[in-house]
Amino acid sequence: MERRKFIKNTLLGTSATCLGLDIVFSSNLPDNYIPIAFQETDPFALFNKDKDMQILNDKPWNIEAQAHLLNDNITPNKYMFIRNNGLIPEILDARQWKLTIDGESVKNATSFNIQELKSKFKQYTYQLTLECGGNGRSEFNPPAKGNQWTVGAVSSAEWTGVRLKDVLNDVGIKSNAVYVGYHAIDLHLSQDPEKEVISRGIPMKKAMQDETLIAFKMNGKDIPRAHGFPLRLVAGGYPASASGKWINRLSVRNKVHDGPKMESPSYRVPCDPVAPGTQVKDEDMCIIESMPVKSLITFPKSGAIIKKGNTLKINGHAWAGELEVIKMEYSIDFGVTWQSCKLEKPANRFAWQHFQADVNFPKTGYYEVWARATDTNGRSQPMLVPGWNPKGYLNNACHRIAIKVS
Ligand SMILES: Nc1nc2c(c(=O)[nH]1)N[C@H]1C(S)=C(S)[C@@H](COP(=O)(O)O)O[C@H]1N2
Ligand SMILES: [Mo]
Repeated sequence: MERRKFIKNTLLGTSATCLGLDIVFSSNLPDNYIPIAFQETDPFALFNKDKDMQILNDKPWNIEAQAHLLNDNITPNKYMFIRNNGLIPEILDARQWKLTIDGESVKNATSFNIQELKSKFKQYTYQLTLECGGNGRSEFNPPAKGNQWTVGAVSSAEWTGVRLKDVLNDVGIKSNAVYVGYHAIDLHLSQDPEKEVISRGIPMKKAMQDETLIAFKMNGKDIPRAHGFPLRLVAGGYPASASGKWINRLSVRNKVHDGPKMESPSYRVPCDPVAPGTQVKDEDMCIIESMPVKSLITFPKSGAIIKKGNTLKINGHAWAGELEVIKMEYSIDFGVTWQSCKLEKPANRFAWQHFQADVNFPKTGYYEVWARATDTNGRSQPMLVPGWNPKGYLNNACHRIAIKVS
């Protein structure tokens, strides 16, 4: 009941944030009437996305980038993928927003409004790479159900907020705390307001990291509506499903959180590798924590043509979940030999790193440039699709672009 009331209040709270204008006679609006200005159905206009973004699904909205769109060092909103499990909340009034911290393992359950969060706790900004656990799913065989992401379900924006650990320390955490689960207000596809869409979370070791934020800004502005306005948990390096959007409650649990999509097989992979197509029992699936090492060539676009004798400058980004990338290489001979790329340090932990290389081709013809990153544990990307798993997660195969030398 609480949930239903809350959603209705926020739906018709204020329109200023979305329209940039007040609805003058808003008190006259009939129940359940959605103003025309909010009935926009063109997703590019609705979410301020670039026209080259790829729509995978419209109910719920799932939109991905392409490799060449991700060339910016810091991903702008227009190139940021959208992954929703339910319906995006329509109109939200940030001034009414409350975040409640509760759960079995909290000492003093407390609610904060956003103003209180901002004034009570120090604010931090970090660039944080968020990759959907299902990014690259389209390459698995036998195929896995779900959005057929290619390479574009990854972003690395700058997030500003307060540290989750500062807030947890303020409310007091019992020594038996195991997990922090998030709760959010997006509406279930069934439109049943009592049903939660997704309620995942993070283990305490992740919750207590400096970079784990309760964020209210993305790239220096209010978080865009599709990405969690007005409040979002951001846990870089973990599957992005751990970064709850539109959050109004965080529960400090004395066990692994058990909200929707936390249970097996969601966002889990077989604890031990299996042959493609194997049926895996729920209890043999393990929760994904740090994402694996990966990279993307973001320039040039696949299919580029260059003149014989010219050097091709390539560049892109590499990331390794909670680890750092220590080596970046490219191959022009389908992975037989590898040359090193110039690799930069990350802006901060869990931000992607930039690489560049000058590539020379021996003669005219068709080539592919493959890119391969290696993390601080010495693990490299597999050249082609890695371990098959029933839900199609964690495809960190080398990114490949086609080049014609004429
Ligand atoms: N409340 C809520 N939070 C959510 C989701 C959702 O559907 N609802 N999707 C999750 C998943 S699976 C991913 S990959 C990321 C996507 O974040 P983005 O849409 O900002 O790129 O949000 C996560 N947080
Ligand atoms: Mo995801």
